[in-house]
Amino acid sequence: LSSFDWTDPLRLEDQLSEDERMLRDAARRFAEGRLAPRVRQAYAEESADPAIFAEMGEAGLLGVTIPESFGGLGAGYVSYGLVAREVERVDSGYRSMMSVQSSLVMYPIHAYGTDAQRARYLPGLAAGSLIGCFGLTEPDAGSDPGGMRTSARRTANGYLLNGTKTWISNAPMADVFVVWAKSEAHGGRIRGFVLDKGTPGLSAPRIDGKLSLRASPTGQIVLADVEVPEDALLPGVEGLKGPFGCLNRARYGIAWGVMGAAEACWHAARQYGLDRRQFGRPLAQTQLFQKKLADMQTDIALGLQGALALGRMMEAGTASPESVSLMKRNNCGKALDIARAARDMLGGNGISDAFPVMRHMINLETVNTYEGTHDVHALILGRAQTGLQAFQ
Ligand code: TGC
Ligand code: FAD
Repeated sequence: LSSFDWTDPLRLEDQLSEDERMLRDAARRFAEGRLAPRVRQAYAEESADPAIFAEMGEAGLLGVTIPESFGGLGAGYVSYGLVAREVERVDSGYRSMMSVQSSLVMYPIHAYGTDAQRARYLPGLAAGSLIGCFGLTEPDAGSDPGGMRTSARRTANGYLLNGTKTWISNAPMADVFVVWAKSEAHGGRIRGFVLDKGTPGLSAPRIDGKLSLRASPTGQIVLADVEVPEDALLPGVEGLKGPFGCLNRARYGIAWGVMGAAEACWHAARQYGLDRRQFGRPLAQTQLFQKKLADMQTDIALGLQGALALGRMMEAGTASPESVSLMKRNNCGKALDIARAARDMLGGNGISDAFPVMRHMINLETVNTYEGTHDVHALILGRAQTGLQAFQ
């Protein structure tokens, strides 16, 4: 048998290609060099720096799976997941900024858009000179997006959009808005539209007072008689499978990302236990402390293996929405448990922003909720194994 690496018990490293490791290392350097120095102040002040998008674009971290001809990297889903893990090791809010841009804005324009839409938006989104957001959730339609009220009415030259989206990541600084609406011209089916900032009637007020994900900008999208031309419509999809096709990718990325946040908490707790002495010995020399570290190590190693297996399935075309639900739900729940345990293991210092643990813990409350709550994913898995739909 080989020697044991406590940081990588199941040798994830050996299961990655050289290209994947190189991109992972570049993402880690970027996250440590450019994101980590900013996060404490950004979180305290609830402010997000829009320059981060251009910096991420320059580092090649936006649109990892989008073909190079549109400014992406043309890499696989495991590469995308590895980037999400490195960015979220610093902060879930920064991973949100990245994954909304990549999976929820670039992906639908690439998958459902026309050549003209791809050429117009994708290079700027990949470079981060354009910032994108994705509007699905509404004040009265969260877990049940099929209940949305936002409407699109046919006009002489295009569509008239009305409605309000809420809790939209990146919205207050967005240039490009992917918005989902029920289109009367298409029998009330849900259709996607790409809107530009500055279109009359379109506004994106910021939501203040978030106690979680404070380094990521969040807002509403208000559509008050917004007139758009025919070519704002994404022609390639209709129905809920349009937004869900994007969510499958973003949820998959989250399964990797939250393991980065969990690793940051685990490593912080281990180091604290080695440094802190009580009752004449390091905290890490107590049985309770070591059991918690072992549980963290186990759940993270298994969560990463699950994310990797799912990534390989995504690349092979064998992943299902349910398998994505399983990994998003498991890894978010486990990461939140790990962050809560780590917070406790740091004692009073655990509540200080001198350590990243409480920030990760509070962020993970959001990540466990958005992109389908922990319980909604349980219902998706329950339906898949019983054939019984328990939502309504
Ligand atoms: P249901 O009857 O199950 O399906 C309706 C239609 O949609 C299709 N579909 C999917 N297609 C592809 N992938 C999936 N994952 C799909 N899930 C459903 C389905 O095949 C069907 O197609 P068709 O052609 O027959 O019409 O739909 P339902 O209305 O019963 O929905 C139930 C439920 C709970 C599964 C679903 O609504 C759900 O997942 N709710 C959670 C909502 C959610 O995830 N919202 C996310 C908003 S975006 C966000 O949070 C971004 S945060 C980003 C960040 O900052 O990182
Ligand atoms: P609800 O749907 O009202 O759920 C409340 C509670 O009820 C949850 O515990 C849920 O699990 C439970 N519940 C709901 N239905 C059932 C049921 N049938 N059976 C049992 N329990 C149920 N949305 C976007 O479109 N784009 C974004 O970029 C985006 N970014 C976000 C950023 C942040 C910081 C946050 C907080 C949210 C964001 N969201 C975004 C919205 C997010 O996806 C929703 O908050 C999420 O889907 C849950 O919807 P809701 O908040 O309306 O909660």
